[in-house]
Amino acid sequence: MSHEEIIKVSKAAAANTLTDATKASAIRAQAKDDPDGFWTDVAKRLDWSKPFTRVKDVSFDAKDLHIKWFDDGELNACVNCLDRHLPERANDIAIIWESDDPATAKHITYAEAFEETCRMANVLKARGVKRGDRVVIYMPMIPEAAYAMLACARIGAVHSVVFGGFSPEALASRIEDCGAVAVITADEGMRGGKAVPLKANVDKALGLKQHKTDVRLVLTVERTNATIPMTAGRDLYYYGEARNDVAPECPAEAMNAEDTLFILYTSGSTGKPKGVLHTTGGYLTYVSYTHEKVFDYRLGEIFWCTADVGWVTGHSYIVYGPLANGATTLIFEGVPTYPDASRFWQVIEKHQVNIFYTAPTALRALMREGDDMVKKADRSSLRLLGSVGEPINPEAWLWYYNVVGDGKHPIVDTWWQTETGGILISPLPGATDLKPGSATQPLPGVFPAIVDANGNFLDGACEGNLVITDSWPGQMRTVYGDHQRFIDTYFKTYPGMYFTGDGARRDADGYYWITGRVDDVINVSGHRMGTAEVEAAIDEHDAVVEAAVVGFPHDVKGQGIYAYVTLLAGVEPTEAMEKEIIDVVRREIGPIAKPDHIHFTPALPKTRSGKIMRRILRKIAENEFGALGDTSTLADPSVVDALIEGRKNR
Ligand code: 6R9
Repeated sequence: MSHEEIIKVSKAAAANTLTDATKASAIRAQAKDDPDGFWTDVAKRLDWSKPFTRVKDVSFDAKDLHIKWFDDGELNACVNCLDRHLPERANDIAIIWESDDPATAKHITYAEAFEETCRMANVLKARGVKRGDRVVIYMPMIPEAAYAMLACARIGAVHSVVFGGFSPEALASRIEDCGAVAVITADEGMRGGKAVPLKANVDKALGLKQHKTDVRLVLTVERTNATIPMTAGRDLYYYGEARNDVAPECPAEAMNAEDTLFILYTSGSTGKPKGVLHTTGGYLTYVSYTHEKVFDYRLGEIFWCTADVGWVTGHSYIVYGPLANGATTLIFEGVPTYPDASRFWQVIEKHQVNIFYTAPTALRALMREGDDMVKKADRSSLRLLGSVGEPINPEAWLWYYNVVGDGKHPIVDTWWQTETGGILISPLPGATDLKPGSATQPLPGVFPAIVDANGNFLDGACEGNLVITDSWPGQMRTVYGDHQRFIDTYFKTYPGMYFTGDGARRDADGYYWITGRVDDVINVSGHRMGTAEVEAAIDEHDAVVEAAVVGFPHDVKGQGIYAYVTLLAGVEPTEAMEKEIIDVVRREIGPIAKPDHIHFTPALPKTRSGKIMRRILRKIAENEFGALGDTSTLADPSVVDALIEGRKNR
């Protein structure tokens, strides 16, 4: 099957979905012709303690940039995710927790999730955490991670979840940047049968002299009951010391729609990771709406998103979207390959999962393990499949469709970003014909465009840079503590438009094909890494003079990390040195940023004005020596010849 082949929506499938093609085009038309009316209707899906009268107040003009939605309304995100379901669904399952150990799972009702969240909120309050305070959450994938997020939302505190795979150094810089007063963590996490020393990492982070932190409370959830040091006055065991002493109910703060719900750090093309800030009303409206429409979610169904809550996908489609909709959301602690490569499919069988949402990198890794690993599990509960995080290659798409889905279920390839809060481009199952590898079309109320390098709109079938020309409620509002950086990063490249940083192609049917990042961000196994961040980490090694990092195509990870490193004169480029450099990156960022290749070189290719020519470094890493483009501005062309020789010998 060629990848331009269209997989038509079958009549039977369409009849069975919330949105068929006719309904979808009516919704699109309303969203375009009467955006305020459209978004007002959408926002009514939430419970507002004070209804809004204003819908949208937005300017993308860099001189007057502001983004506000529903900004005189009040609501509480936690109430919308928990309390409001209690009258009718107290005993429905809110969370299914599948532990790393396949012998352990838990079913948690909405009533239980409500009580646990209230208790955690009361513990935070009792220890002085107030509305507006920032709380860092550094947790494994356990239900308490969701309670922690919702507990913050309940009392009006701002959470910032840091992925449990980040190093103490990376954790410390995030704690410092957001000025957190508390950290919620666990004694240890469990992944693939191995313990992750989360509390010990928090201790290290808070002990680092180069970061100034104000953390007064480290709340530690007992996951493994490992013996860990506790600092008197600062550290508190959740179950052993706190949970039972507080009330099982906690009043919720009425929040303004534009009050901050969370900050989530993500990598950009330059500098330190940015604190992407999302607010309450628009974000929750948007993730609730997209969770229902994109996944065609119906009450009672089991929804499983395999992301980690440390990434935006976990925020929007494990916690906030599903719970706002009264769904049953599955939280998986483990990894796809433990105890073996059929784990995902076993979990689908065990918990009768209806909707499964994962990343292409996981699919590519599992594809290699053979179809039998999939087929030995019963997947008859499945109804819909989703993909997120990076472009999905048609080969992986077709495997997902034919093997995992037995050729029966639509795949929603969902394009979005930490900055967008929720899905922007995706098929609507039942309404959109599918093309393997294409995220298809914008959702109703989303207006993308493709522009050339000068910002001119391209029409029809074309390829260029992806921008969004108008706001949607889930859009980020600012970079925490650096509004100018928000403006400069997203609204200056193409004035009046939000620049995504992605390249895209549009075909003759108006379908979008995301081609990947056009900036210095690389996407390794669906994780965003800034090349500048990895370079800064490598530079921390005393023997390193200079480093340049680029992405290169990788069969499983999508992109791998290729680092060119120049050492001090006289230092030998040995294997031991390579290992030392990798260790520095692990220490500064974490294992996800570990370079796949270290290429020692006496010099980097530079222009006469001293700029590193990354375009050339990318081509060499890609093994494309014939297509180096214009090299006439190189200060010393012999550097390139030496690099090519070095690459060939690897
Ligand atoms: C949700 C998430 C965002 C970047 C984005 C793009 C890539 C995400 C994609 C996709 C092609 C898809 N990306 N989904 N590319 N098709 N369906 O992943 O957020 O971690 O911020 O990454 O990921 O390059 O710009 P985030």
